[in-house]
Parts: sequence; C-alpha cells; structure tokens
Amino acid sequence: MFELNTYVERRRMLAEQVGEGILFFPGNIQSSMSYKDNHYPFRQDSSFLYFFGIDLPGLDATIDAATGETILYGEEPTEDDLVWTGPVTPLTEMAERVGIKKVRPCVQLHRDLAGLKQKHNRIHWLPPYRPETFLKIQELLQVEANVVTLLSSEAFIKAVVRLRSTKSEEEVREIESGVDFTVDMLLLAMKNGAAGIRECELASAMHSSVIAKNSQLAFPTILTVHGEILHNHYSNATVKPGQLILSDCGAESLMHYAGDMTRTFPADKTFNNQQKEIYQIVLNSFRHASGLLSPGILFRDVHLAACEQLVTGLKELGIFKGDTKDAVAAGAHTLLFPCGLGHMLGLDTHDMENLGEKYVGYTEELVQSKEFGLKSLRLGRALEEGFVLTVEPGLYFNPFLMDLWESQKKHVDFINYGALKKYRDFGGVRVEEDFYITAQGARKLGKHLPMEISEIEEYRR
Ligand SMILES: [Mn+2]
Repeated sequence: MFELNTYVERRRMLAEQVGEGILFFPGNIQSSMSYKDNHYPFRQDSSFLYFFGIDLPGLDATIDAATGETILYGEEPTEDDLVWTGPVTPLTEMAERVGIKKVRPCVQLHRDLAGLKQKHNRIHWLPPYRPETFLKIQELLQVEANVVTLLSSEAFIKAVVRLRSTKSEEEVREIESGVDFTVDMLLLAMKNGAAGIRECELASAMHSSVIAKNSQLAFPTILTVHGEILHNHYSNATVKPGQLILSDCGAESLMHYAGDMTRTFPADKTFNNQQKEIYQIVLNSFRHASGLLSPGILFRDVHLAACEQLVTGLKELGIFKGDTKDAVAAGAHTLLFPCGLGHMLGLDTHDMENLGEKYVGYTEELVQSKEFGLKSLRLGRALEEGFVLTVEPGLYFNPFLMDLWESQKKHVDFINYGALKKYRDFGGVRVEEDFYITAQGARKLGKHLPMEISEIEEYRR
C-alpha cells in the first residue's frame, strides 16, 4: 500500500474532475473455480486498488463527487473467518490507512444507494467486466442487464483514465519492480530452454521464481516454439533442436503493477543464419521505435515507423519489394506483423483496457482504425510525460495467413511469395521492453536483460 495521502489525493482529484453525483466502485469478490469455496487467486479490481488501496475481496465504495465524502462498505471478520483464515487486520483499521473514516456493513449499501437515487443523485459506474459485477449493478441500481455497459458513466471513465494514465514516481518504482521480476522469469527461460525440455517444464521454472517472491502473474504466460501464433500458451510439447523459443510473460509487483516483456531465443546454443537475419530485423525495428519515444509523438506514428523498419529489412532478404512507405500504407506488412507495436502498462498489463481503448489509447480526434493490423493497435494517441508503455515489434510467419494471402494474390506488388516459402516453418520472433516517457524522451524500465544476438548467445553459453 502507498502512503495515506496518495489515496486521499487521488480521490480528491477524481471527485473534482467528475464534479457531481456519486461514484460507485464495486470491488472484486472471490471467484469460484469448481465449487463455491474453491477460489481462483484473488485479484482486486485495478481502479479500486488505485483509489482505495485495499487488496481484499468483498468490498465496495462510494465517493460523493460534490463533497468528497467517501464510504467503504464491507464486513469485519466473523468468528468463523478467524477459525478458518486466522487473524486479520480489522477493516476499520485498513480504511484508516487509506484515509477513509466511514465504514459501513454491506447491507447498508443497498439502502444508501436507494436513498441517493430518491434524492435524484446521479450514480456513476465504470463498465464492468465480471458477471457478478454486472449483476450487482443491475440489482443495486435497478438497471436492465443489457444496458449496464451502455449506461456506464463517460465522465467517470474519462477522469479515471486521465488520472491512471500518468504514472507517479512511486508507481514507476512499482512497475519497475514488476519488470525486474519479469526479467528474472525470462533469464530462467533463457538459462533452461533447450532441445529436450518441454514447454511446461520451462514455464514451471519461470513461475517458481514468481511464487518465490510472493508475487503473481500479470497474465497467463506465453511460452512456445510456435511464436508465429500470437497468444500461444505453453503446452507439453518438447522443444526440438533448431527451433526458436518465444516467451512473452509478466509478473506483478507486490502492489499489483505489471511487467510485460518478451524474448525469443534459439533452442540451440546459437541462432542459425536464417534466425539471425529475422531476429536482427525485429531488433532494428525495436531500436528505431524506442528511439522515437518522447512526449508529443503519436504512438501510431511510432508503430508505422517500426513497420517500415520491418519492411526495409524484409526487402533486403528479398521477401518484400517495392516502395517501403507504400507497402506499409497498403498494409502489406500485416501479413507478418498483424498486431500493434505496444500498449499502456500499469496496474493492468493492457492498462485500463476494461474502460475502453477509445479512451485509453485514442482521442476524439484520433479514432482507432478498423483495418487489419491497425485495429489491433491499442495505443495510437500522442505520448505524454508519465505514460508507461510497451514496445514489442515482431515477425510472425503464420502458414495459414501466408497461404490465404497467396491464394488471394494479396499485395503481390509488395510481397514475394516465392521467397517467403523458405520461412514456412520459421515460427515467430518478438522482443518487448517497457518504457517510461520522460520530459525529453523515454527511459527503459527495469534491469538489463540480454537482447542482442551476441548477448543472448553468450548468456546461454
Ligand atoms: Mn505487451
């Protein structure tokens, strides 16, 4: 938990920005796996954590935007709780640590909200993402299920996005701790990854380091010899000689700020020539894009510059042809790079994605494209000092897409399908790092993780 004033100040700014009405925050509850008391690991709602800091299930809160009055709703531990889970800090004491004086039992929430509605107070809520939160809003506020998201408050969303987008120094320290944990995961992957090991064994080594820090994963680990499939999780497949291993993983800091990084390395001690060539193109694109990061630049333009770098390299290998800028403008590169260059990072891996990409990554003037490729770019807007984001270019040789496009003769002016045949079983390469936007440029977060071809080969020796 941060210091009391952090939370008081965040709530004060939020109330000031929304100005009127009641801001309703349903916290997350335990989520059952196979029967009621068999839970998934608990994860508090990120906006709840941001404004209230209390990492416990079963809490709700309201802020009166006009007066700033904050009420926390929850139960003190019962005798049974103390028998089954042992002593816990009283809720009133937790509330005091984050500057909340009013704590009421959960049953009171229903009456309080009904009373506020009667007095024609507008009640604001954020778009929910868990079914039980949909139900709670539906029941407590008498909203039809099919309009719970539609009637969520744009003023509330915008204010939360504004506040959470700019990271304070103490938040950057937390993210950096999540990134350092993530570096440790990938060092273990690079140390243990070799022909003969199964993907799941490698993942277990990575996960053990996260558990040993009493941390948890920020998202399910991607670890695969099929890097061409964007979100391939680990399986019991055995790594074979000559394959590439790609891992995109993230651990949370102890306060639930996420790290998110990717490395790709050979199962052999060294990259073969073909792997070297493709890896170097991705690395050049990464270096170029991360060098452009600074306040004011549109991240969409950084993305397009990264795409141009990829095409430049692919042209040298004879896979692409024609004018680089024209190829990118036409979207020819999306055959091998069908996704976005990066996204905001914070309490969530895709920070605030539940609040809507159109608010987090775009503006009223700059609207998210619907085209293949750009539609997956979660962040397009101009960067600001204090943003934290990922940069993650890649090249993905997906046989399905290559066959489909060739049969459609798609972008034959730019793509040399004959030369592409040699890469049919190549797999995929991605590198990813996390950056903090400073007044002048950007700072790479976390400790160093081998990235250059020679560094990776040396580390694995
Ligand atoms: Mn990422």
